[in-house]
Amino acid sequence: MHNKHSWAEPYKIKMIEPIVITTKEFRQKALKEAGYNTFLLESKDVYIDLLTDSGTSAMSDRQWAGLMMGDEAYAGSRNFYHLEKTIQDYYSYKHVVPTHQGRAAEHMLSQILIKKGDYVPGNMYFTTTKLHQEMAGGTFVDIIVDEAHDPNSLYKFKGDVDLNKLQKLIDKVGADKIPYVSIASTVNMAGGQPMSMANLKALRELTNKYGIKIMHDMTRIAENAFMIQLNEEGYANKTVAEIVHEFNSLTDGATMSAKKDALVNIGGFLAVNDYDTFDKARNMVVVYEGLHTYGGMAGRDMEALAIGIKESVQDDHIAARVGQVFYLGQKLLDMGVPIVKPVGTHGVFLDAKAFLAHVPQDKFPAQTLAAELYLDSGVRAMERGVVSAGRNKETGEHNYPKLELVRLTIPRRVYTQAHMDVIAESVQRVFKNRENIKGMKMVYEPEYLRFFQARFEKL
Ligand code: PM9
Repeated sequence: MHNKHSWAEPYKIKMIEPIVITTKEFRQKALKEAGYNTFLLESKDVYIDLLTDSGTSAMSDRQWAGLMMGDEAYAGSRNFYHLEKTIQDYYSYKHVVPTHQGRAAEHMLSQILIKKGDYVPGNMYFTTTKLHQEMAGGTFVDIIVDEAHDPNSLYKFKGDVDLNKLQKLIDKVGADKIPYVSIASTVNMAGGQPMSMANLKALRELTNKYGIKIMHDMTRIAENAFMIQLNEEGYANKTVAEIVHEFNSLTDGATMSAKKDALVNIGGFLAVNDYDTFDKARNMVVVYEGLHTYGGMAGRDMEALAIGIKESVQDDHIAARVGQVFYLGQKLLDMGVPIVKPVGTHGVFLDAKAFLAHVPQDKFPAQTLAAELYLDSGVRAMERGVVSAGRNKETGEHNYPKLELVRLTIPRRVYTQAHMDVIAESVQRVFKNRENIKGMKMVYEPEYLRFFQARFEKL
């Protein structure tokens, strides 16, 4: 149903936020001051902000009304119980510990379940997830299907786990060294690629055999469910809400950055079925975040989140959200711009290795391309390549990922189709001028998650 006729947003606009178009000279200066890192630009200097879909969504009138229902009691806020019930009903998990955002939940989960010397297999790394696994003494092992590392593979479920890779790891290190398999629904670093239900079922079967848990990074679960509805046999007549529930119930627990799928500007949680893990997390959250009935969130924010979760799994919402991303992706494909295929669900990922084929990876092609795009039009994107991949913890060398990408991330319910056209035209202009673009060198490198604050100079 989704691709066969035009779709439109299932809402109308009630309030607007002005944005400013700057001159090229202005952007040149702003970019230099930001060390050619789009994370370090001031948002007032950005025209169309595609840095991230994290916390950048527009809330509905229902959510804004929900803010007024905030119960800011220190303990036992009614909004917590609404949120807890919503997570139980919609996401299937039994026990809930709120956190201020996703990485706080990753921190707790990693500290509770990972012992020094453990291995944590997963369907590709994510920056914060992997860092917390390493800080807890674990080693991340990539067990995603090979197709995920190939931007041109048209495989529909590039988020799938390669069960042979997992079996090999179990045979090599032993199941007792694997506290859990870490899976993400729609794999961010692979280009927003979904995992199939069939693959998750097979993974469940294999992990059950060895008593290994499955922990789910459910940051973009509704988008994954939409892709299952669209492309997986047997799911065309199920609702996204039903698919979300089924997917989650095949896992043992989840970390959530509610700033994405769930349509709020801040928030997250850890949710698990097993009481022992919950009990430890509930104790740990009071050290790092706040009492277990708010975990760093205001009552009003928990209310907006409970409402956002319900809105996020509505079929017409998610069809329009992903439909807009597909629209931009198709436009770029028609222009001959190299992007990750199939088009992902939360953004379009430019293949910087192919786009700037003359710039070697140690000269940061994706970082360079993101800077050039801002310079051209004030569109802000995010590097997802060698800078994001950091250094090997043993050798100290750069990790060189196969995918060297620039993410054009689309916030939910924020920009129009006309914005998508302007973005595509800017990418096309930069593409036409690509031969004149040189790489960059890194002149400042922070120790952790360097992509956020690193600084560069043009070669
Ligand atoms: N993702 C993103 O832009 C925020 C900045 S980059 C660290 O894509 C997944 C799959 C994410 C994610 C954040 C987090 C961390 C966990 N898993 O940002 O701490 O995409 O809420 O969530 C970003 P928090």
